[in-house]
Amino acid sequence: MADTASGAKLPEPKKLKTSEEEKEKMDQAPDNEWPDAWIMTDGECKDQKAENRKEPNEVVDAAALRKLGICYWKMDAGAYDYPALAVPWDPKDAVDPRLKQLRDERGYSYADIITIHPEKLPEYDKKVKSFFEEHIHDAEEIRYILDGSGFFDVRDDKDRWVRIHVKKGDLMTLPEGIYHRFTVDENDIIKAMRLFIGQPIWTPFNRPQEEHPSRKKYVTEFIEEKKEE
Ligand code: KMT
Repeated sequence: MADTASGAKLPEPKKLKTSEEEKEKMDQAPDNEWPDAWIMTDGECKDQKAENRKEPNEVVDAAALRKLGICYWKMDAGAYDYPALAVPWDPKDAVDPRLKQLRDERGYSYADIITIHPEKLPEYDKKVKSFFEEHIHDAEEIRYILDGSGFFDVRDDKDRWVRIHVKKGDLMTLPEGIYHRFTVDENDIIKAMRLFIGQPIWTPFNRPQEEHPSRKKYVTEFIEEKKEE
């Protein structure tokens, strides 16, 4: 409200929306469509491909995942064909209008397609092991699951592992600086599109990274600020 000379309150003048703001942004999935997620059992993870749920199970809901900075869209991965491996896969080739929209809204300019399976990925065992090292990136991580399934584990604000079960049609982003890791599940196959803003930098920064600017940014934005809410 704005003040007048007499002290009366007048409504704020309406701001004109820019044409960018007028475009409807693609809604994230409703809460009940977000992937299953739970707190993992404490201690060393002996079998990374198993669910590793607590007894009783401790569910992590969509609201809690959003608080950690995660975004999630449900896509129709079955309606379009994608190659098993493509480096790069030009996101301009997207025929799925929803993928096109997301690409344009969020500035995704690079993509590739990876299939993680013993017969499809060279050095499969080595790669599966290295994806499971706890790390951060200095950019958003964007994964669109085209087929199969797997687990993304992220650290929550109490430094517990939250296991997120991603499946075909899930498009999920992890914020820059969040500690995370990935593994295939017991089905041993996942096909995913990895998108990127600008030129991809896949370098993981393994934990500890407390002094890394991306980690500091994450802690400020998603751990300290959320605590005060
Ligand atoms: C990553 O960053 O861990 C990967 O690219 C592999 C997982 S893609 C489903």
